[in-house]
Amino acid sequence: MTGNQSTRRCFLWFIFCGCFLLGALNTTFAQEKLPLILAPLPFDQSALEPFISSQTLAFHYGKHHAAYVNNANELLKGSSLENKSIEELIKATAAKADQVTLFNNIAQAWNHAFFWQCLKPKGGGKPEGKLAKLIEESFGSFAQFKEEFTNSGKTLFGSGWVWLVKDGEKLRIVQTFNAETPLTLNQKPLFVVDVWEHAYYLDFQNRRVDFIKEILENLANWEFAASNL
Ligand code: MN3
Repeated sequence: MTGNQSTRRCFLWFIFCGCFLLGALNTTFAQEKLPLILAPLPFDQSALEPFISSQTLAFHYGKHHAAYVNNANELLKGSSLENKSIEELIKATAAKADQVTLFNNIAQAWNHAFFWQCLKPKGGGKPEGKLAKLIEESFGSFAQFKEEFTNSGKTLFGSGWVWLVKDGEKLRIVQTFNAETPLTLNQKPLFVVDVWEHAYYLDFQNRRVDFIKEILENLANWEFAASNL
């Protein structure tokens, strides 16, 4: 094989592996087709310590999230809904009295997959670029956004999620209860914090506000949020 051929072969392998990796990265969150998969966490299970412990993730990801994925796939077996995309399925089953269990499980699977992407070790800090500009326009300042987001998590009664969404041209903070997701409201989710007790009780007990603050200060993945714009 000549040097040229070998360079060309390397280049083709590089392109092939790159495409494969991009495809794999894509499935970690934006999974489109069923059955649902429990994608690997985008970080090591102990990488978010001391804010979110390995023990919390062992239960939250390994038990709670896994159960939503398994339950949804069981419910979908042989169903006529199997050909829909996951987002279509969430929208199709929302607020349907006979589809409550399926909606709850599939929406929770989606919400959790999204939530893991919103976290990263050594995260926090400030968003940049277009996201930073939109936050300033919508909330006055990043500090004001953080205060409103934290307060939204504090005042959510019961189990649910606090989201930063794009609603038309503006950003908004939205609370959803139980498995509800802004997808069904035609809002574009950018960032979320799970405020179900299972998300923080092992590490923070009843201090939900501290959990939210630690995420904003130390774990928030603003690059992921910006990529959703
Ligand atoms: Mn959860």
